[in-house]
Amino acid sequence: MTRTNLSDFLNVCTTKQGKGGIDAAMVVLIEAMADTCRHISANIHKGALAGILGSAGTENVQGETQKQLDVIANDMLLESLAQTGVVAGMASEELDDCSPVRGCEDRPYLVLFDPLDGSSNIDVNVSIGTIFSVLQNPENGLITNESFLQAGHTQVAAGYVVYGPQTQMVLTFGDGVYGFTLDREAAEFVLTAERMQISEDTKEFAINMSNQRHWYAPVQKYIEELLMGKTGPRGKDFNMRWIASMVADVHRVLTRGGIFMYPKDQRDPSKPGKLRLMYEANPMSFLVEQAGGTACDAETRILDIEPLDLHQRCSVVLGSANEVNRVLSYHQTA
Ligand code: FBP
Ligand code: AFP
Repeated sequence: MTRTNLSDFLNVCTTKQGKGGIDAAMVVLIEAMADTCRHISANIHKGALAGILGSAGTENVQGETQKQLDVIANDMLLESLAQTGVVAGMASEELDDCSPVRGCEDRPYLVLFDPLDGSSNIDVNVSIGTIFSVLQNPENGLITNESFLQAGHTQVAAGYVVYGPQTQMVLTFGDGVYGFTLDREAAEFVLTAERMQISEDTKEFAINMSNQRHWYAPVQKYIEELLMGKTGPRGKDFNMRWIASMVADVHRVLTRGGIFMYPKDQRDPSKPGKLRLMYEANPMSFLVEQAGGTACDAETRILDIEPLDLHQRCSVVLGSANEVNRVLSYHQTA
């Protein structure tokens, strides 16, 4: 098998017309994203040796304490993407408002990112990740928070980098999902998975079971049936996995199938879930659909949600199509 690095892959994409085709500006953007994540990965691997573990003592817009590494990764992405010459503005899960690149309103792309997802895992040396979503710049003047409020189906690219035993980047431009593994010695990402596919059926689910008592009835029913195993209505045993990093959990689903759920619950009926639509749910849903899976908020397709706020949250149910559709049907008949 000949070795295809990320640059080779991107160059091929520039020759495609229509679906999956990209322009030279997108090449620059993705190369910058990959290079920055390579540096973030190097920092993560140094851990305590680089003095970057523990709390930075500040809080993000959701009132969560930021880890030092969150701040470092956020700053690295803001700086490198601004320097690409193709990004007009950025929005980050760690910032209250978007970060326009001043005087560059005519640049073609906007980028949203969660610089370090699963940050509670950092200090315990468990997988974490960076998630990103790319939108067209509507080019209607100044870049404001409203410029980013575009439904998920308008995304022109999405991906994540998982920092695990290997550092891998998973990417889509709307024509399949491709995975790249970081070769540290060569300092480049190498294509290692083409047209990733999520099986329609699965025997594996991911949900934070400690929230069970708070779930609404359709989720209670669905999980209860999975837990009954062979002797229950599903007639087979299911296994459970929960890493507490969406990137790592979704990466498993993309790799070997499964269903991932973070449903809204009864604790606060005004809160439509825990995960963030723009930084987590939209990019992951784009990838999952491109890999043949399904992604919904238990009622509607996530990619069709019209965002009203940069930091809006939503329920997430994604992965193997037959399982996600079953969850949907339990909500429809409730
Ligand atoms: P493997 O090395 O075969 O994956 O087994 C790992 C392990 O023995 C333990 O490290 C871990 O606690 C356990 O399996 C997890 O098993 P389960 O499938 O019950 O979650
Ligand atoms: P952080 O990046 O703030 O750690 O949040 C990660 C996350 O939003 C998502 O990646 C996980 O699926 C989820 O939190 C885990 O949350 P629990 O605390 O419920 O396990």
